[in-house]
Amino acid sequence: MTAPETILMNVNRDPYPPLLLRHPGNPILTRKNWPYTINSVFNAGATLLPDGTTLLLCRIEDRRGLSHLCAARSRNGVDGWQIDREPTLMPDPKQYPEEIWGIEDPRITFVPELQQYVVTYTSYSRGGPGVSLALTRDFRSFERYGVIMPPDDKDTALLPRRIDGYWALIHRPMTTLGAHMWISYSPDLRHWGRHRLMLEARRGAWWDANKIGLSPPPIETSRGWLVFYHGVRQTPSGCLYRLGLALFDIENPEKCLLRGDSWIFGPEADYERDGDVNDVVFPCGYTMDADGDTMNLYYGAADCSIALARASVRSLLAWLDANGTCDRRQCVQDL
Ligand code: BMA
Repeated sequence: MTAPETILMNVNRDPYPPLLLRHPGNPILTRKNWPYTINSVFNAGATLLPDGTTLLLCRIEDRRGLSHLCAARSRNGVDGWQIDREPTLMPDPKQYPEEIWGIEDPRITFVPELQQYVVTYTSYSRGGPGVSLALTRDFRSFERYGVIMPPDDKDTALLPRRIDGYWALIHRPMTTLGAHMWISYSPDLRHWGRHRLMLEARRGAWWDANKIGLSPPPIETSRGWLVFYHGVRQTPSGCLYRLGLALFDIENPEKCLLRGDSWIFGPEADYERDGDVNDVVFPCGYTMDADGDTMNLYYGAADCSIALARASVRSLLAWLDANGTCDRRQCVQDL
């Protein structure tokens, strides 16, 4: 990838430097890689296993249109994927009726206190999309906690440690005033309260007007929680999904420190522009290299495949320093 120093220099000269670099092997996973017949593979949660293996928990849409989750493992996070021969986590509508129309868009957080991975995902119920949570140690067996946020809510991830003694969950409930990012707290991962608005969608012509949502889980840095979020622009020919960047206080994650005005990554490559849903880049997970700076962002492309882009956390923070503002309007009163 481009040396971080080069990107850092560009950040100060150019407000639109290439912060995320697409892997030349993209898309890295498509339905052709799958050991069973599927319609599409996209929007994968990601984590590094203790032996350094990259695990992607992929959203698979079957040929009924319903989604389940399937794990793919690779030594280098790029190729040589070992894909589970059968679905890893299927919807279980008998015990969890909220999963009747499938489970989608997982985010993975390793929680040191629990020594387990917490997976949050969309459960597609008769009442619309809600948020479900499950725990796992190995991505083979899962302990489901069921639905933790009722519909209409999605785009969720747990922070990896408690904040002031409480677990913190970022999510995106829909209200009549729009789709904004909220944060809620829990003593036990089951009961959630102290709901606070975290980041609001802008209005009018902005790229992130009316509808935003968390993308992968926040990245803990010495400067704060670095958050990729997606903005959905409604256009006469469909929606455009792009990515923006914001930074939140480490001990008070509902406090936005910096937010970029422009998007930093959007659909440009053919595999992002053309697919089942055109013009979508949708990351749900990342892994961090041993240098502690290079991140591998795994994103769904056009709801059809999984692609990889790399970025330097230092460059992302430098870009926010050069281009971000902390103009958090009085949105709580607005809502
Ligand atoms: C969002 C989610 C994503 C999907 C995107 C584009 O609302 O459903 O899973 O990638 O729409 O279709």
